[in-house]
Amino acid sequence: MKSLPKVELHTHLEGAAPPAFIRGLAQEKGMDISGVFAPDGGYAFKDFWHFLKVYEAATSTLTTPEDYHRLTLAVLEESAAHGVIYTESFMSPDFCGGRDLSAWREYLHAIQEAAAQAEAQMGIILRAVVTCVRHFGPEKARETALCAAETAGDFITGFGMGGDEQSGKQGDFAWAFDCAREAGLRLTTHAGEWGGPQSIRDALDDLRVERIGHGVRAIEDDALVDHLAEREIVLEVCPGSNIALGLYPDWQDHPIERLRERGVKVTISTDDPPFFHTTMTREYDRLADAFGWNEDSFRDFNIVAAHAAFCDTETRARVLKKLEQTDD
Ligand code: MCF
Ligand code: ZN
Repeated sequence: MKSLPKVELHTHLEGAAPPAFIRGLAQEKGMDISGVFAPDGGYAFKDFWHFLKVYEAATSTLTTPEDYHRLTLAVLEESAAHGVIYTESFMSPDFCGGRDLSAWREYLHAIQEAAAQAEAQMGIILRAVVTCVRHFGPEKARETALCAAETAGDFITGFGMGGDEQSGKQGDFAWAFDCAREAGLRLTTHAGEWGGPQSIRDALDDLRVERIGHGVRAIEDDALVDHLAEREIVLEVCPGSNIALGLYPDWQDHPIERLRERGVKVTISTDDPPFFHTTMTREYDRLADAFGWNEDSFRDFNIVAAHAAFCDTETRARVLKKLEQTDD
């Protein structure tokens, strides 16, 4: 499974940081973030809300564009090692320059430079989905959306929202999503993870997104499952993340197979791989064990993901061509 070409639509840039990388940065800067790590050296958190805090504490070590340059290279190198040929990453002006536009441009320049280097060396393509953080509130989301709108283009192709789904309503962020849409950005939001089916309905109705991050709790509402299938809404499913955070007890219990059977377009991603002790290879291996999926099944998921990718048609064609080459 490791060498199978893969398309990944849902990762968070800082959430993909290897723990050793973050520990190294903290040491270089004399920062004490020991609470972030478990005795085995991995990240330590006890539940979803604690995970959000640990994420932010780990991210506090990333303070310069140069740090993000190194981070982006490290992350893309790891993804490419697991066969990822195209990846979309959530990144945020909240963490890159505190929503100041000129600072954000500097971070972005560094990230984009690293992405170009990784593409030249390893063939992996990165696109960015600027992301507001829900529990930071709608006001900050507006500023984040303005940064996104100002920098929308070939690299920044999407806008989204992550964070605590139980904080406020999707609709509270409509201004930010409208602003991003007007700038030509394509839209996704985390929904139906720690919020139930209504959160997914709100995302579709109030934010008018075309993809949903997670979305797995649609399974609790038959009419919604049919609606997602009919409208061909793509779910960015991250099974290992859902299991690690305790949403489902085990791989067999995960609804991805039931959603697929009912015609919902599902894709497979890692979310924050080192936090959840996962990789794209591990996701595929566990799904193959749980549901008997084989390389052909995974290729179908990757083709769905390529069609749902927030990229231009030329990039999509390149990605699809690589996926098709797996026959020989
Ligand atoms: O998908 C997981 C779990 N659900 C919700 N949010 C997040 C996940 N991983 C990161 N996030 C959020 C978190 O609030 O996204 C932000 C983090 O601060 C980063 S976006 C560049
Ligand atoms: Zn996520």
